[in-house]
Amino acid sequence: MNFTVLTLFPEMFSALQVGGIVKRSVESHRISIETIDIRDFASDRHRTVDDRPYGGGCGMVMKPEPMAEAIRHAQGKYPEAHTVLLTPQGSLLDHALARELAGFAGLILICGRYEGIDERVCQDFVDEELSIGDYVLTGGELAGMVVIDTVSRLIPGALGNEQSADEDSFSTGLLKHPQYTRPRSFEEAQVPDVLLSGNHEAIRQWRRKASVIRTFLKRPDLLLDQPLTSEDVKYLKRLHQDIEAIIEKHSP
Ligand code: 4H7
Repeated sequence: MNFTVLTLFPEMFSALQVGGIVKRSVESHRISIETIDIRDFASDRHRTVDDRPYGGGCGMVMKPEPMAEAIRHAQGKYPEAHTVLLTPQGSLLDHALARELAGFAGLILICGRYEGIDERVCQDFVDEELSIGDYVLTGGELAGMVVIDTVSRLIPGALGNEQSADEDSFSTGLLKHPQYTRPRSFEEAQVPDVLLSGNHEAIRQWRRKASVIRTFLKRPDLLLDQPLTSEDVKYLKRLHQDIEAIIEKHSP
């Protein structure tokens, strides 16, 4: 997978090379990350990339020509790539969408600055508008890095252990079960005995139950559109009965 990033701040993306899975994936040629400085496509001697908004108002808008030329350049080099604009107006990124993005041969990520981008560029040069969440950033670069990070780890071979991507939160549609490592006793808090039992089936059940209950407590919305096993429903029913018993006990 090739990521081509269009930005006014290419140096920001060196942060991805500091360490971790993204760096390793670059080194093993599973992914490549190229940055294109949009300013290189400005045509005047001041290398202007912004201009005042038509209709007035404060702030500046990224002017269309350098943007369009930069996108054309990237699309010419990677004709198979999918062109994505990071914007607060985009569809919300989630794990399922990240999986879809991982299926493209390349992604061209457009990072805006100032107050935004001329609408005609968004309409004519972009395949998809994406948002990483309902909040405003000063630029699309951090959003672009989030996309590179989450998509990279879904490319086959990126994770040392092939299993781990399937066991992550959201892959199963549930939050991940609690995890523990040594020491067995830490400041009075113990590791659950079952995890030390060596009984793999008991451990699997404990983890699944912990996932289901944790998801119910922290993100009940996730349980609504997720396939649950009859075991899962049993865990929830038990919880439901316990809650009902408490309410009953304290009702007048
Ligand atoms: C495109 C258009 C993404 C990119 C407008 C980008 C949040 C996200 C940006 C803007 C982003 C996200 C420019 C609008 C700065 C707001 C103060 C860059 N913000 N901005 N303005 N949620 N900002 O994915």
